[in-house]
Amino acid sequence: MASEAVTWGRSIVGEVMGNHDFLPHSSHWGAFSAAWANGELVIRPHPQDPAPSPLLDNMSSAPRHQSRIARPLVRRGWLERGPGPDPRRGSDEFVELDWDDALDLLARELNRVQSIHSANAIFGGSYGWSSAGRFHHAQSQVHRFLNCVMGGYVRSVNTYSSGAAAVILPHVIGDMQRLTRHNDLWRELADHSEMIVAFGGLPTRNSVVSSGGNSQHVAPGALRAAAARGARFVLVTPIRDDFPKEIDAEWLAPVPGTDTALMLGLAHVMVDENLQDRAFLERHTTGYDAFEDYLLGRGDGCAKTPEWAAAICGIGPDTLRKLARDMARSRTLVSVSYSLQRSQHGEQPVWMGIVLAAMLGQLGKMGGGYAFGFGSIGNIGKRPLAAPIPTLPQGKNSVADFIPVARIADLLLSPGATCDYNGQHLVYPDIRLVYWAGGNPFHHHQNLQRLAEAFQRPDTVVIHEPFSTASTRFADFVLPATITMERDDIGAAGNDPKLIAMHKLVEPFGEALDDFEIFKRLAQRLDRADAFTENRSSQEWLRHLYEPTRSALSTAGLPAPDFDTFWQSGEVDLPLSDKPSFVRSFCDDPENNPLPTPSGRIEIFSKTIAAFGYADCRGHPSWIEPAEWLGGARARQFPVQLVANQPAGRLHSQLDFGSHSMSLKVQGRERLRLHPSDARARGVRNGDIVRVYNDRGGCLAGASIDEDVRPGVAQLSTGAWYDPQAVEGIGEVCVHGNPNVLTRDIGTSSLAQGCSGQLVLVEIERFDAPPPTVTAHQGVKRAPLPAALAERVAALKKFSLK
Ligand SMILES: Nc1nc2c(c(=O)[nH]1)N[C@H]1C(S)=C(S)[C@@H](COP(=O)(O)OP(=O)(O)OC[C@H]3O[C@@H](n4cnc5c(=O)[nH]c(N)nc54)[C@H](O)[C@@H]3O)O[C@H]1N2
Ligand SMILES: Nc1nc2c(c(=O)[nH]1)N[C@H]1C(S)=C(S)[C@@H](COP(=O)(O)OP(=O)(O)OC[C@H]3O[C@@H](n4cnc5c(=O)[nH]c(N)nc54)[C@H](O)[C@@H]3O)O[C@H]1N2
Ligand SMILES: [Mo]
Repeated sequence: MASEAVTWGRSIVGEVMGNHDFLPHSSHWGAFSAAWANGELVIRPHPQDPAPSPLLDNMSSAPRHQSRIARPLVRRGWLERGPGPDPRRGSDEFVELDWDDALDLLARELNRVQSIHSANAIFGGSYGWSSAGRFHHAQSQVHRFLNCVMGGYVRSVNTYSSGAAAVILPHVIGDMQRLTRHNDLWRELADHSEMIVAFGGLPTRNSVVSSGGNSQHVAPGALRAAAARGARFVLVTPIRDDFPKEIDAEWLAPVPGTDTALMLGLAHVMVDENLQDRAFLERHTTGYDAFEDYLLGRGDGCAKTPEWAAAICGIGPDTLRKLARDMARSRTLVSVSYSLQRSQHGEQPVWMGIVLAAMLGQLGKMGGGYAFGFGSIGNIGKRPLAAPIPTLPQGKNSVADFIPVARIADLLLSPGATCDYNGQHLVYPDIRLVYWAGGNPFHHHQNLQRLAEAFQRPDTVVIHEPFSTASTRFADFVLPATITMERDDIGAAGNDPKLIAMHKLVEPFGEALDDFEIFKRLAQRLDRADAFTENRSSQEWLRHLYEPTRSALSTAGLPAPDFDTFWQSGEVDLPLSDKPSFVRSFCDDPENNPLPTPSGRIEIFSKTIAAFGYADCRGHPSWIEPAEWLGGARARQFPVQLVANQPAGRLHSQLDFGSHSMSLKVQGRERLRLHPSDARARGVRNGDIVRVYNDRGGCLAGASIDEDVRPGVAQLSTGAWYDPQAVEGIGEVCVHGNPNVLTRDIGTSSLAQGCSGQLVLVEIERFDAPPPTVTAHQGVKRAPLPAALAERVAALKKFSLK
């Protein structure tokens, strides 16, 4: 192993590539090595990665891109008038300050907010994917700073990715992380599954990515192996390429948002034809009878027959009957992707998928049962690690207040208002200061117009960013952060078998500093440097964080190189766990291995959830009509279901300007895919610029017409940098194609309050006027510090910190 690692690290690769030293590094989309040659970054994927990601191509231009931020920026209006709500936030100009001045002012402002309003007035949720690297992980750094230096912060819980599932799953079967991260599903799929019914598909374009790194892209190989063995794939998704095109699959394209109804139709067939596994239900589940009453319509007079389901989901009753019979006859995996739960009532399909797998009696069987998030995130379905990976301790947060992560605009707009969440009534605290590092809320949140209003409310907004994203425009302090390639770090991720020595590849851009360094300098000004740094330099932190991994390897009798050896060789292989998943242990012996649910069994009916009394999440999975779907009244006004899914060309909004991301755009705008029939009805041709709109907002996008999209559906992925401009005749639109100007800002339900941004109803029309230039990648408007403001900065700095 060591010799292979050396091959990949400094020495041999350097030889192969001539004079240039190729150094190991990592990203969320893969491990690689790179050399800086003639002003360009040359990138080579990890030689042992069976299917490297094209997202690597986005990185070459990143270090010196025009959107990099060179010096600290402070918003002009904030300097002129001091902290406070300001409608100019978002459109104001910025002035450049030197680091000392910027940090002096910011330290004073942090001190003011904390001493007058307490740490409960600081929102530090700071959601976002940031970059790979365990030490310089921006979220960990900002949380650690706020805990150790400011006494805490209002936090956010759960993720935009899987907010609904994270809350429903513990009620039904157990913790989401354990469910998704403790299995060996890709291998089981390759070796054992006979039939895979994939709700939301198994998109290999998505499984390239994993938070923290993904050195082994195993999904394409596993899918090919399963297909070669004769496994049958049924793809349930509005878009055909949610599954590799080169592998045969049956494609069922339901009306988006109706999977629960479709699954209920399948369940009905199983009961009707006595296909369900009664013995499994009896021994492993609770509450089946109450669910069956609903399914057969004993209470509400509405049997959830295949005919009933077909009328909702658009898949014919005979197809549903045949599918249910085939599923009962085969070793079947019911796979539910994240996407299904990222919309209103997203808890239901996650729950109903488990009920379906339980009725099939296949949970716990090799290659059968239930998978969640499989294909959504690359490392899900890879074996868990049997050694710890480095983690930066975040300190203790003394503030109890929190929000479900996607309620950010509600929090800022409505202090004092209450929010239902998982049986609790949360009260929104009054936020005066927002601190963000490693995320892009003006990419990720729904209804950006509303978010813009929300961001105008606090006294002060701070962001650390390497790039001039839209979120930087809505801040008062924009502090330029380095990118991973400008610093040393350790790359590692749960379920990925390699620890990577991420070597610094290039000098920082301009005056950019590491997040750690920025926080250290702030902590010094606030007299809390030791609490934050523990007297370690960043190099000392890397060694410190490496030690638990080394010591676990050594205890296990495995090669356990010291830090310097690890650093030189470029990587260390980590051991994998052999423990069966908790679901399999439970299924094999439910009496001795109960599930961590109230009953110890799979809860087909949850008394806990029923007792919450939520109309939008009842005691058992049920079909509840969403507001934004093709079968509802709103579709008469906005007849196209937009799927705002993950972008194939990049990770979210990251490196949107990169060559792979740009190559998938149409005329420099985000690609909107639609079916030929919908295009024809609107006179839209391939390559046209279109206006996509509803009553919340609108954007321009580049049309791309193909039959892989269900009629009535259009796809506009997330992540084009938000570029609002006033356009004659239609008002303000995002001229670049960010779908979050269209999406509705509501939680999935009162239970989980998850992000519901995946689906939204829109109308589309050809845009014939001369299209405005996309300016999103050009960087923020900035000016040198005018003399009058320099005086003001000097005056502000005179206020004592004490
Ligand atoms: N409509 C709709 N909206 C969605 C979704 C959807 O399906 N539909 N999906 C949602 C999902 S699943 C997610 S996860 C979110 C993603 O939302 P985000 O995670 O916020 O998106 P990213 O583009 O990854 O933002 C990360 C930011 O961190 C910055 N960054 C990178 N490295 C560093 C660093 O070292 N230091 C600092 N300070 N900054 C750094 C990057 O430049 C980038 O701007 O979007 C959500 N939004
Ligand atoms: N290349 C790339 N990969 C990524 C990311 C990225 O930004 N870029 N982001 C990563 C992150 S943070 C996450 S959370 C995951 C997200 O993983 P997912 O949420 O699974 O991914 P999406 O691409 O949003 O959605 C997958 C597909 O689900 C289908 N779908 C949408 N709505 C419905 C529905 O109602 N019913 C059915 N049956 N299908 C539906 C759509 O056709 C869509 O293409 O992806 C990860 N992978
Ligand atoms: Mo996500």
